[in-house]
Amino acid sequence: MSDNFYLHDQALVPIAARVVAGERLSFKDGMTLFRSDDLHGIGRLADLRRRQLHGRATYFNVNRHLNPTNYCYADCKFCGFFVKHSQEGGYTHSIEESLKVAREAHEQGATELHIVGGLNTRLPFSYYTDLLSGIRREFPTLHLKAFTMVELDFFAKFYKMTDEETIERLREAGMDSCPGGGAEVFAEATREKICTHKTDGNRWLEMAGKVHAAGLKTNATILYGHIESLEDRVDHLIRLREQQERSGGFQCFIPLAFYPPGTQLAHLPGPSGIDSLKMIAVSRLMLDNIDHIKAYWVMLGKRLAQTALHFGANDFDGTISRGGELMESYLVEGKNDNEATKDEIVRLITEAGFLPVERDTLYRPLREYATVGA
Ligand code: V47
Repeated sequence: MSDNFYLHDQALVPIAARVVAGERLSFKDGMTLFRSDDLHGIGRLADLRRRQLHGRATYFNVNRHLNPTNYCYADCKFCGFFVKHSQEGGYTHSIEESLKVAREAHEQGATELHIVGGLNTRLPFSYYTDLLSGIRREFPTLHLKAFTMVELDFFAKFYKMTDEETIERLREAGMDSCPGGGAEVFAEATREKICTHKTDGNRWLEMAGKVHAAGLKTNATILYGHIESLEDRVDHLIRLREQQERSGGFQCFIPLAFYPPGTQLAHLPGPSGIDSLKMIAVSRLMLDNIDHIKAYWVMLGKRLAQTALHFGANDFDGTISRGGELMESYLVEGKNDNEATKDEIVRLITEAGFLPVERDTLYRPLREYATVGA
């Protein structure tokens, strides 16, 4: 370690030695990192690891969200998006409406459509396959990052198919990869309190393993800053790391900052900026076998997401040019700042001292930007 690497918290010194030596960190190390108030020290370690892996490259893509339905039976306490069939305000997009979103996305230069929705018990399975195949037919180059492990689990059980059959039929229709949602917090006691009707943590991991075995990539997330403990967070990271050892298909990890308004947990404050930076940094340090850590600006806000690039994050998510009712339900910076243009993302990354790289969903570089607006 270089002589000028200064740590306030002496408890971090042995961890720093392990990071420099490229050794795996333990559960205890994860707890020490979360409990430490040496934010700069934790950030420097995560930044060291980030630069070893990616140098100054910071990835983003041009994408758009499509949320086909908000009807959902799961009743998750942290969710401000879902509606029950007995309530007002529900919608299900027709295939034509979804195709219109895909068309707009394509015209705006999107390379990816991120498709997730509620667990709707009043749709046939053909709704989803028709949705995918319709978009695939009209826009064959648009990558369809569709359905969380929770949705796949629901499809398999509700439509009485094996997991393998579910994945295969969706893949045949056009599913190219899967987003990382629905992971929330794996720890059973906490998960039971915030999303009791949802796929449990082990099943989420099992389904991810099956998607990987089918040859598709997925992402992974954690929802933090609600009622979870620090132990729950470290447990979550370690379970993901172990699953990655088994199946190897996670591309990117996205810590999702809990946004309380409009949810059944609206009385909670949500995570502080300091906590969010620590969450990003500890994720980078613990997940030594997942390549990318995303600073999701929609939940963090653009300025904190920009700062997070110095705390281990190397991905800024996408331009997300409007749309996506799920995302609209938790825009931290208000309705006037719910989109980011390519120029703005390039500027935010450049200002932070990093090199913007536009990528496709599978992290193949499409273009590097040496200067803003170039
Ligand atoms: O699963 C729900 C979370 C997830 C709230 O894979 C909330 O590239 C904060 O997974 N406050 C969906 N978070 C979003 C998601 C995602 C986002 C961006 C990129 C990718 C990717 C995946 O959002 C849900 C849940 O964990 N969520 N409600 C809330 N109130």
